[in-house]
Amino acid sequence: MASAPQESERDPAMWRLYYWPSVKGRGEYVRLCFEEAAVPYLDVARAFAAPAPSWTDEGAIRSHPGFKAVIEFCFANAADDTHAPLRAPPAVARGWFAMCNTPAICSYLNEEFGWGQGLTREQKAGVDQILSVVLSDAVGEGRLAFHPKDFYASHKTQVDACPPYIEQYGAKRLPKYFEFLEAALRWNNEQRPGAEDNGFLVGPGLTAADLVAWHYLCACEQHFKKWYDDAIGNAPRLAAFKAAIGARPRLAAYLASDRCPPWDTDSLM
Ligand SMILES: N[C@@H](CCC(=O)N[C@@H](CS)C(=O)NCC(=O)O)C(=O)O
Repeated sequence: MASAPQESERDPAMWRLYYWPSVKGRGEYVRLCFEEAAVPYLDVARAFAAPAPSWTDEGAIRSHPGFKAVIEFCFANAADDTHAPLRAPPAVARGWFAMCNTPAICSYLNEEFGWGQGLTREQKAGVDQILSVVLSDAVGEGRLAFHPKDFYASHKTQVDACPPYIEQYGAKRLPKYFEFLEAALRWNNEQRPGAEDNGFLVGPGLTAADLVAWHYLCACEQHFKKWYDDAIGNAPRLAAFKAAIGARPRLAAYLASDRCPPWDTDSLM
């Protein structure tokens, strides 16, 4: 792997993703949009020659050039007049344009990659609703279960406190999100006027909502297996959806590639 291109060497027409090296995290939802659209992007933190250390090795992570590149781009707003302010990774950028916040990024890319074409305003609102329910609510709450004592401290400082909160999310919250997604599939494919059974969450074709919901299911399978198995067993449309989206050739190729980071060891995030 070559060194990450310096600012002056970057192709201004190419998208860049800024997210922490070593883990999928929220960056994965954005990667999946680029991968499914087959749009080239530079995953800045993962493009350095130095292999990314384990996320749990805090010292090594902080000195990795990919980590520093993310800090510099996402948190140096005060001194930087090259792009609009950013709050936290993941962020995407192309030329002078940069934005953060995962549901907003996925909504933007949904339009940018043409997945919103032909959708009514109400259907586009339906896409945004799923993006925000999954990414803000379901993922945010899931992260809490792994950081119950101090939301801002690392998981490894609070491992012992986690089990009851993981149990609570798995038993009480995860099923609600699965039921919501199952109901969205039922509505789009069966109940709404003019519905045709196509297996997607909103409208007649793939949208960013499908990619985001799919990865949320995968993350739950990884981190909340016991409760995932129960909930997916009660959601036949969602089970079929998970298999169908995961079998899409571009996603399958991405998952088998070295562009795909490993699962985090600690949380939904
Ligand atoms: N609501 C934001 C949350 C962003 C966020 O919490 N990013 C994490 C990584 S997944 C982070 O590094 N936060 C650092 C910070 O908030 O200062 C989103 O959906 O993108």
